[in-house]
Amino acid sequence: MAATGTETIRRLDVLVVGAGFGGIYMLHKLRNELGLDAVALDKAGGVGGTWYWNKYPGALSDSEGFVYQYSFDRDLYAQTPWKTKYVRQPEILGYLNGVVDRYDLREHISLETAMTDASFDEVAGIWTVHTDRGITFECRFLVNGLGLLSATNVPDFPGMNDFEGRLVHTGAWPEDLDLTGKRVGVIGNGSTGNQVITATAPIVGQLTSFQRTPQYSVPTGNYELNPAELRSHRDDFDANWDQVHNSSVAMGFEESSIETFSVSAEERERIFEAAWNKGGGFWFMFGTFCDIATNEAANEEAASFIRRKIAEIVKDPETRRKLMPAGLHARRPLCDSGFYETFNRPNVSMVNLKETPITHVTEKGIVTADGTLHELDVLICATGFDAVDGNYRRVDVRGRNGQSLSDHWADGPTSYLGVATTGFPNMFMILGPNGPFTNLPPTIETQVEWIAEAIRHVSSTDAGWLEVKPDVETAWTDTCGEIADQTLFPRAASWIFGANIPGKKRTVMFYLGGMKEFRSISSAEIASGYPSFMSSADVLAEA
Ligand code: FAD
Ligand code: NA7
Repeated sequence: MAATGTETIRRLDVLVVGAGFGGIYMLHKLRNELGLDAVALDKAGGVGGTWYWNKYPGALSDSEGFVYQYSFDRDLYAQTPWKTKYVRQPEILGYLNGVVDRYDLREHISLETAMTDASFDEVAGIWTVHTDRGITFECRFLVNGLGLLSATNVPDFPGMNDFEGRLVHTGAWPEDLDLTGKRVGVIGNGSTGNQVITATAPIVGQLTSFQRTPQYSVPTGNYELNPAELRSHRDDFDANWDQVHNSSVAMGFEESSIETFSVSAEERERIFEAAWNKGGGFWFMFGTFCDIATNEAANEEAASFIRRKIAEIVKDPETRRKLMPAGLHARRPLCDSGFYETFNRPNVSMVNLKETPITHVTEKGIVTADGTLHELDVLICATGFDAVDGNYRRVDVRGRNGQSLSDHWADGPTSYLGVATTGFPNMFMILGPNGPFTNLPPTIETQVEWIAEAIRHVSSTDAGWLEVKPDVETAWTDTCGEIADQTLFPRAASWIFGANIPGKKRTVMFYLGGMKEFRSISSAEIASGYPSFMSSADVLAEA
């Protein structure tokens, strides 16, 4: 460590930014398996990423617990204590803290330390990373695990700063907030709003849901796993993970191969009913029929089934009308622990923002276009995230020739395999743009292992650096767009295509080709000696 004036310079092999699922595993790989001098930093006050920040009541995984964890260490897997189908936030945070301690990583993670900018010196082949803590890192490799659902999207209604109650975003939840008996407003009803509304309604005084677009949601079907199920998760480890790696959405179940209209209407109803009773948003969309996400008429069958369920559950006709989704069921599928039932409670009401938009916020609460002041003690923004590239654009990252990442991504974020982008040599990303749309730990493991192998390759050869070829990046972006266009997802405005952020360009942000294909392409790249990448000699010779 060298000090210049008030700045401390730390020279490293690798800097990992982010200490969530991705950064933690990356650090373990680099330090404990490759023996490199690697450090991680995170602006959070603890490790865990998503599960550190999202401490709101009701926070729950919507991937099943037996696949929402690491698989790289069988012994670690055997010790995971989770007992329910889906896993609550405190348990996931506890698990990730346990992983950090198990692999002696804690002393190598600098918390409350934000990367503010990063730049590449192509002569020295070194990344210089500045932080808000006066520590500057100089490293050969920079791995960003900044999170794809991490940069919070906070709405900007006039007068918001005047609000005298507590104003919170679910993605930066304050641990001291007690909602008991309070008048609470929740803006947003995506996965998060749905969870927080359902969990808090029984304890608050009055809850008002400010809803813009009604969503399709099915029950989670969460329950305590029986001993035989828990045993089979452990004993069938190889078969289970083999199935995950060879599936599309990596959710731990066999995706359906049955077309919606290949069965009778009665059979269709029976399959949907069984899926509703079993629970799980991804199961409902991908476990029932194979074409719900691709065929509009099939999609409507699924959507109308859910609409009929909502009609059965919600008693008040006016509330029922407001909660009723229309159009495609083609956002990230949701599941809930009694969301629609919550609106039968006397202390819960709904404001339809399409009919009466929010005009402004006062010191007392929210005012809507009909002139009503909704008085609140707490205003919860469950308004989602500037997904995928949001955190990358909040720092100044500069690659070769001083080019900024934001400029490189002016037409939308691009990458090859979600791990590398042209002009940014030896910079890798975990869950970068156009990575797979799956249950994420298996994708994280695939990408971390790929990045570790690339770093090992560069460190042990005279490659100098690896930089993805521009035509390869363009082709990958095109591939992602072409696959997405075969589905219905681009036609529903959501964060999956950047449509949730005012002014954000709508682009493809995921590879929808599935886990199996993604792993096959990723491993072929390594096996063939990185044909999609340029070495430093290639790049400097061209310059
Ligand atoms: P994150 O966990 O987001 O960690 C990124 C870290 O980077 C953060 O701690 C952040 O503070 C840090 N960081 C960012 N920028 C900087 C900077 N400039 N300087 C320093 N640090 C920085 N996925 C699923 O597959 N299944 C689920 O059931 C599921 N449920 C979810 C529920 C919620 C409420 C949310 C928000 C997400 C959920 N996800 C789920 C997605 C989840 O984000 C991923 O599964 C996974 O946790 C991502 O891990 P990560 O390490 O890539 O990113
Ligand atoms: P989402 O799915 O982006 O949902 C955000 C919600 O907030 C959604 O209902 C939005 O309405 C609403 N929203 C956002 N901005 C506004 C404004 N300005 N006014 C009113 N309503 C607004 O985020 P989540 O956190 O629920 O889920 C993200 C992922 O995290 C999820 O898939 C899980 O993987 C975890 P809209 O629908 O845009 O009309």
